[in-house]
Amino acid sequence: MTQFYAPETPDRVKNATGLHLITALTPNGRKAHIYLEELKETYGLPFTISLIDLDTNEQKKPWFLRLNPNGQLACLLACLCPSATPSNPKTPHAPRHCTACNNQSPLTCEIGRIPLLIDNTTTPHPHVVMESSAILLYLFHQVDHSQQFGFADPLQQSQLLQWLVFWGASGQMVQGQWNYFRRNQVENDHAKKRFHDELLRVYHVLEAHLAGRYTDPGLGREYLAGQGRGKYTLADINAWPWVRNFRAVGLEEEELDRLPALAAWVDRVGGRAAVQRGAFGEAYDEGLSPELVLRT
Ligand SMILES: N[C@@H](CCC(=O)N[C@@H](CS)C(=O)NCC(=O)O)C(=O)O
Repeated sequence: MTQFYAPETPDRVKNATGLHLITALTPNGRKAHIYLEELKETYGLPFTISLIDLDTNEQKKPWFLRLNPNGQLACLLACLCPSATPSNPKTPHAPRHCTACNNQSPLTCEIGRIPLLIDNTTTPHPHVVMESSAILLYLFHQVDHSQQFGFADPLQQSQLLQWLVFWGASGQMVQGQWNYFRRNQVENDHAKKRFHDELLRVYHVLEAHLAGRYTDPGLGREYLAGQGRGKYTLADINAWPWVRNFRAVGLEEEELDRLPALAAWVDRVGGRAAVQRGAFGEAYDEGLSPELVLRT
């Protein structure tokens, strides 16, 4: 393993066996915690975790970026301006300067993100999975052999994937951007309106689906994917850690009042014991479990 890991990779990560999750108590981290907790309850799955205190920027250190290809790929895309060029053309992965938007400060490659799953059971070296939704799918294929949280039926599994991708592509980015503009008091009314309206639109897509507005008025569904009223699956696990906060993201009362099926779904999913453990468990809280926090 010494070749696979960097010399400064923490021993807790290097010496882990089986499934090891590097995480923090954030919406994307919580997706992985919840599914691992469900799998532990259902199959007795063993796993270990390490926590990252995002304020320390441990996730931006080379040992972490080495495990997370997101760091390298995003490095190439660091500046969205078409005329952004690497400081040194011979090292395209180096920090880029953008002359078009007059941004002279180096745009660094240091953008490691959690969660990150390491499967130490694979050969010839551990298999690393970035992206929270990809972590859920990896666990589904590797561990959830009786498809407790998905489907054997390809059509229902296709429905699950649609809602998983819908939230990943249309939901979490928009909610993240809306949170950014709202929390940081950015003076950009156009951006704020854009993200507010788009987030509300996405919530209404979920609302219409759960309420059965266009398919089964008056009946509706309990979960996002599956026949009839649906079944609790990865699609719910993927969206819930973000949507659970919908009442606290700064929407108006009358906007919230128009989301009753979404509210019921948030409460329904939140009522599961594994969801509570994954979302709020002591083991995932860096303040309550400081021995699990990685610091190099
Ligand atoms: N698309 C990625 C996003 C991961 C992400 O944004 N992670 C956040 C926490 S939820 C993070 O690591 N933030 C720290 C940073 O940007 O330095 C996923 O779904 O896993």
